Formats: sequence, C-alpha cells, structure tokens
Amino acid sequence: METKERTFLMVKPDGVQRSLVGTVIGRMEKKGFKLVAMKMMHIAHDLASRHYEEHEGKPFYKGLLEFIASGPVVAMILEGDNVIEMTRSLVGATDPRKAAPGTMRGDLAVFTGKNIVHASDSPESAKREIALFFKEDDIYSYEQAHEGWLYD
Ligand code: IDP
Ligand code: MG
Repeated sequence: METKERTFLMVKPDGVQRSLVGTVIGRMEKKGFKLVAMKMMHIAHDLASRHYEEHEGKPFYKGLLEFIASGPVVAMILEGDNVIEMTRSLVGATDPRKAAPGTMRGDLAVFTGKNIVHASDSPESAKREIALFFKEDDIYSYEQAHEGWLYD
C-alpha cells in the first residue's frame, strides 16, 4: 500500500531560463509521483536565507542566495511512496560532473552552482521546506486513475 510521503522540489532560476520546467515535471510524473502543489515565484532574500540556512557561513552561501533570487523558480510538492529518497536519486549528485547519466543533473547540467533543481534531502527538510513555501490550502489531495497500476 502506498504511503503518502511528500517532498519539496524546485526548478531553480537556471532551469526556468533554460526551459527545463516541463522536463523536470515530466520526469517526476513519468516515474509515478503525484504533483500535489505547484507555483512559479520570485524568491525574496529573506526566504532564500531561510531555505538555505544550513549553508550559512560556507564560501558559496552569498552567491547561492543571489543565484536563487536571480529569477523566477517553480516550486512544487510531490507525493508517493518513498518519494523523498527516490527524488534525490532521480535528481542526482550535487555536482553535475559526478551525477550519474540518467539523473536530471547528470543529463541536464554541467556545473554545481547551476544544477537546475533543488530537492529535499530528508523527511525533516521536506517538512521544513514544504512549510516555508506552501500553505496547507495550496496542497491538493486527489486520486489518480492509474494509482492501482503503481502500487499493490
Ligand atoms: P543539494 O542541492 O544537492 O542538496 P547542497 O549541498 O544542499 O546540495 O547545496 C545546496 C546548493 O548549493 C547546491 O545545489 C548548489 O547549487 C550549491 N552549492 C553546493 N556546494 C557548492 C559549491 O561548492 N560551490 C557552488 N555552489 C555550491
Ligand atoms: Mg541540500
């Protein structure tokens, strides 16, 4: 039986500029995950620093905040069994040079600072990031006809 785990996934400004929004969403949909919330937005500096607070003090922190606020992003929530861990594996390693072929970063990016997507790395981050970006009212609960073909 499916568990309703949720993760936070975001197409970063480089992914939006490079017209990769549809590709990212398509890969998640094709895998079998359910889109339950989505919005395009321009991240303000305050939200950027809260989202990336774990990286405060690192050499790339300032540039990372500037980059994530440099253009619109597409933020979303996906639902499914084991979705947090499986999304990380579909996204691939942080450094696209090390990301395996077949992963989003392995196939679509070449540089760590422009690695097209963000995905929550644990149940704690998923919960925190979902709450940072979405209100409960923005999240939809619905059945898809093919669910019986994804899970026992
Ligand atoms: P993740 O996105 O795979 O979870 P994190 O280590 O959480 O990777 O880093 C967050 C983001 O910060 C990365 O996706 C990348 O955009 C950026 N970043 C991480 N390490 C570096 C670095 O060494 N140089 C430049 N940017 C970095
Ligand atoms: Mg991270």
